[in-house]
Amino acid sequence: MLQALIFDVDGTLADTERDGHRPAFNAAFREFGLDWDWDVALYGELLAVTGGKERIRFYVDQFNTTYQRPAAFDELVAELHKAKTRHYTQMMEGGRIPLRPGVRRLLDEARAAGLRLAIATTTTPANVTALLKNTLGEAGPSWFEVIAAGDIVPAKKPAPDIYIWALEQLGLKASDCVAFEDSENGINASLGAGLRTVVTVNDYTRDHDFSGALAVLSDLGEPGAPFARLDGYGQGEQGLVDLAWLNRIAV
Ligand code: XBP
Ligand code: MG
Repeated sequence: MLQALIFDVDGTLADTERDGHRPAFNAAFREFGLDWDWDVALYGELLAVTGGKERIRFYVDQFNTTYQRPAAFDELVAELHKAKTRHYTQMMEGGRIPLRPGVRRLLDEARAAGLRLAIATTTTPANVTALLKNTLGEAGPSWFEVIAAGDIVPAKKPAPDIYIWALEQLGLKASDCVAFEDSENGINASLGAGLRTVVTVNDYTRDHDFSGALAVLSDLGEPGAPFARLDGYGQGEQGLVDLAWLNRIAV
């Protein structure tokens, strides 16, 4: 029997990247008088690197090579990222981004069954809190016994460190848990920690390599709107990710 479910946040609990993080980065750039603008397509390429500060550096290194870095570039990146977090959490307060299909349903079922819940994400802790409060209510963050987020481990996904840290905090073995991810960096991190992983894809990650996944699904499914299984064993299956399904598949 499974003992805990460990969730990625961005792209998995909610589609936060295109209409949440991306415009928050752009708002921070404008605030600092920079003419950088990350459109939807460019942002898809920038998602190759997880972590906001790391992503800004990646952009300057690879996509804006004529930019003259100021002497205090490290400080600028840190300030930009702080402003970006402020814009992002404000956006979440507007209730702008809902949970993905089936997420609330599965969380409710898991809680009712006494399963333990955790989060493993590269995003900043304040972003996680803002999303959970604005989708699940004020008590939302407390539903998760462990929230492993941001710089708590230095090596971000695809390194397995954030999942290893979450498992240590839970005091569980990887074999007691299932992870939920949406991206190649994410599944490389969860598989690296030995976790069986269910993937729900989104527009940015549909074509990623999910080798090793337990299942690759359109979403978790809702009654009347089942998931479609996209790849690998069981392709063509439709259904709902619930505890019965998870216990059947994660044997
Ligand atoms: C999420 C991310 C994060 C967010 C931004 O990756 O890549 O970097 O885009 O977060 P994953 P911060 O879902 O694989 O954890 O700006 O707060 O760093
Ligand atoms: Mg993700």
